[in-house]
Amino acid sequence: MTTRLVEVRQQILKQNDVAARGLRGRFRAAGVFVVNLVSSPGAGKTAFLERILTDLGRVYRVAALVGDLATDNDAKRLARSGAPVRQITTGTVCHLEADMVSRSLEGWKLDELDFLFIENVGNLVCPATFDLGETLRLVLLSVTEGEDKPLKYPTIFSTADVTVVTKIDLAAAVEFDAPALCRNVQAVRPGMDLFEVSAKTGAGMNQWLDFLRLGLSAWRADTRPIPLLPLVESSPGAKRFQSSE
Ligand SMILES: Nc1nc2c(ncn2[C@@H]2O[C@H](COP(=O)(O)OP(=O)(O)OP(=O)(O)O)[C@@H](O)[C@H]2O)c(=O)[nH]1
Ligand SMILES: [Mg+2]
Repeated sequence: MTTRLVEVRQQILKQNDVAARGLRGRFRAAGVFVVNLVSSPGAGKTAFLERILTDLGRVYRVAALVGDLATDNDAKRLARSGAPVRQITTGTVCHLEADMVSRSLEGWKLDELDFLFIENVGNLVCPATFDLGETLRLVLLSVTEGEDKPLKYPTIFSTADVTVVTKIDLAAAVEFDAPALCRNVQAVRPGMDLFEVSAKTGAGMNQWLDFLRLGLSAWRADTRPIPLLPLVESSPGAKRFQSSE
């Protein structure tokens, strides 16, 4: 019984990896930099993304997909930025899959975009093993969740490229221990970049947007072939692009 379950899961993952590889090729050909945002429910993905779409959208061509089990509440919030947005409702599925992303992109001209943001379903476990063909995986953690989360949920941190600590305006109220979080992130994913932001006050947003702008330029200048292995299985410490290049 146990053996059969593992086999089924492996098959689904393999199928997703094939679809993700196809997506990665399309994104590369179109020159669109794709960011996959993962976090626990309520960490602040939509609030953060609202700011990104509004600020970045003044200069760059941006769009977003957003996944939830039910409702199109987040799509409505994100659409206030003026960017094209589509909601993906997953029903009972606790993560987005590459095929869902593929279907949601129908009719969009990818080569008319600079950035595509994908807000994943709020969950610190399921989205970790599903590659969406993204250029950058971003894990968000709010100051109210506890500094130990990277140690308790290592896969989602070790498969991400960047950590963003959200709701930094609440840090003092919850006695957030920034050095402890930093140590825990580095223990799971040595060398990972870490940003602190507040979608409420705008603190830290400029540094984050600079990182994205540099990331886009570095990635577009990088003409190396796309690796054959799914990048989510890459060893901890590996980077999908170098922001400093
Ligand atoms: N104080 C403060 N509250 C925030 C901040 N960002 C988000 N919030 C609040 O946190 C709650 C959840 O924010 P969302 O942006 O909906 O979180 P989410 O990660 O998109 O949630 P799901 O999509 O349901 O997983 C809301 O009440 C937001 O107003 C922030 O920077 N500071
Ligand atoms: Mg949301």
